[in-house]
Amino acid sequence: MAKPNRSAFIVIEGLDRSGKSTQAQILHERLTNAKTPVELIKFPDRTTAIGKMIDSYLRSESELDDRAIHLLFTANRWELASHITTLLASGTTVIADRYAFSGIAFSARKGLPYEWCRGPDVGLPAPDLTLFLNIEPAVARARGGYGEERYEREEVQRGVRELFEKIGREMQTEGSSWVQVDAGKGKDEVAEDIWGAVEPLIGSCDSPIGRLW
Ligand code: T5A
Ligand code: NA
Repeated sequence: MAKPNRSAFIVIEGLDRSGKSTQAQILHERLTNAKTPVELIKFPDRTTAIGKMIDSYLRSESELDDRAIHLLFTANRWELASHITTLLASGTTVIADRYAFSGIAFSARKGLPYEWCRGPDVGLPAPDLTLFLNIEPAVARARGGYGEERYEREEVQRGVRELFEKIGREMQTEGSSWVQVDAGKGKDEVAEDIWGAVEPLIGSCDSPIGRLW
């Protein structure tokens, strides 16, 4: 059998408070315990210069034109794109907590044209698997911390959810691996469902790293 020439790129997406960061952490630990080299990346990455502008906007400490903040979110992914491809090529599994799909869903929800929102993300490294954590916005709202940041309102989340569903259908049509996970279950059950989707990918990526769209 051919030796895998790279590792897998796994994206965790979903509505606010669906448990993405919790599950990204659990998956990271599980792979680390299995001695699989792995790096967890979070978008937005609030530590960079661009990330600090995004953070200030999300906390409503600054205002930005809708297109300007959209492009900052995208630029924040491009800042890390070559780091991601380098990790994958060197055999480190990459887990991203949110990615371009959040970028499109949240900006298109504001009324920006869908294709315009997608444009700047074209060419980013494509995930081998996207796990979409699906949850009723009302259930998400009942979880800790909801309502502290700009988009954490139920009507916003409903619109965002519809857009994520549209993106998921398109990804599936193109043959990309987009898996819905019932995120309303308990943490351990969700983690098991995620592991079931991730495990087959570990050590078995032979194709070159794809590009989004
Ligand atoms: N955004 C993002 C854009 O507009 N454009 C973009 O391009 C990008 C990348 C911040 C905002 O930015 C927007 C989207 C967002 O509105 P963020 O920094 O990812 O994005 O947001 P965070 O606040 O860090 O994360 P979320 O609010 O999305 O939460 P998570 O990560 O989904 O949920 P998590 O794991 O922190 O859990 C939330 C709470 O629920 C509990 C946890 O203990 C925690 O208290 N919990 C559970 N409770 C019961 N059952 C379970 N199964 C649970 N799992 C977790
Ligand atoms: Na999070």
